Amino acid sequence: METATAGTGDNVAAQPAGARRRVFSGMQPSGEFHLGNYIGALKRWVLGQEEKENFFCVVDLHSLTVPQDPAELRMRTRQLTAIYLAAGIHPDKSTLFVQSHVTAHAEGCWLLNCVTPLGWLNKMTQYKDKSAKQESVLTGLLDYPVLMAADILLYDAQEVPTGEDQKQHIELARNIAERFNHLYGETFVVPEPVIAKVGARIMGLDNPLVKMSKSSSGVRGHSVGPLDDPAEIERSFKRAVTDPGNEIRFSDDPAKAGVNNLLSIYQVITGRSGEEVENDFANARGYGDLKKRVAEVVIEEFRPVREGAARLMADAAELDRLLARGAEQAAAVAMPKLREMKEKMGLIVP
Ligand code: AQP
Repeated sequence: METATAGTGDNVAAQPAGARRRVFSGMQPSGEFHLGNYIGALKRWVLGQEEKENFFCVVDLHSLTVPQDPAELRMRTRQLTAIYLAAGIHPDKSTLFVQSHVTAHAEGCWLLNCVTPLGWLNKMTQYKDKSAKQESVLTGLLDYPVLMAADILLYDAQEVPTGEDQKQHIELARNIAERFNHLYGETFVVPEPVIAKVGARIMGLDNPLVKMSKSSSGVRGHSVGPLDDPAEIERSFKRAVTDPGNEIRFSDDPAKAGVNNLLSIYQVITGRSGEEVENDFANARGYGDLKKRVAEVVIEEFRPVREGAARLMADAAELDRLLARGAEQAAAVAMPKLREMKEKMGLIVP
């Protein structure tokens, strides 16, 4: 899949020539994992897994930035782990772990808080959007991007594959890394966001002008996910909002955003070029046909994820064992970096 690397900064602690590039990315175990999360992040992690050195995290501490039901959060943390594994993240090829199991993340966040001006956080658009929806805004929500910076910087990750909505947070992580390096000497790799050209912003099926998002997953027909019943996925695509026309082509025209979204989903799932996708639909009988065929490829793509996740969820002890192993591997990288941060900042490290 074609990707566009959005950052251009120097990597101060670049790995030796020939070393595999290091990747860090994560997702919150809150809300319903959806097709946007799958296309914008998880599928791309799996596709790049072989040639990179990967750290994939279930970022449970991030979920606490808005109120959570404790039992549900625990269940969703294992469920998201099961989805990662069923989608193809292989624990022998990638370090897979839960954020709170590696204490360096919370500690590193505190240290980075102390080099991050408040004004940088106040500018974050996701904070503005999410805080506007909360009755009472928790401090953690404002601090969310600093925790994310700690996640990435602790591993000297060069690449952070995500959807487009996270670009501003990765820019902030770059600024924090540069500021720390400037204040305390070269310490962190300055990470690059890696954002796909197609599928970086999957739109709601009910409204192709808004991003498909977990916070709208309760809205009928907004999103679909791998754990949904196939008949429900088919219904959601059938109801997908398009336009009064009948032209099945990629387009930047907001009036054609629904068709563009469906074609983008089809393109990423099938791995075809834009031209091949348009050719596939050259003889389609209207948007009904388009919706049906997109639903089919999504259902087929999700089938092994749904079945695999259900199997894995039946053995929580095995999932916990895998996560314990991942946490040990992650800590082996993160803890020495945390120690280096503490020493440079003047803390006595016992
Ligand atoms: N619509 C999307 N299209 C492409 N990529 C997307 N991502 C999210 N939505 C889309 C990418 O998926 C990952 C999710 O990370 P997260 O779990 O930390 O984010 P989140 O905020 O819980 O998920 P949502 O769906 O974005 O929820 P809302 O909008 O409610 O906050 C990231 O890599 C993200 O870019």
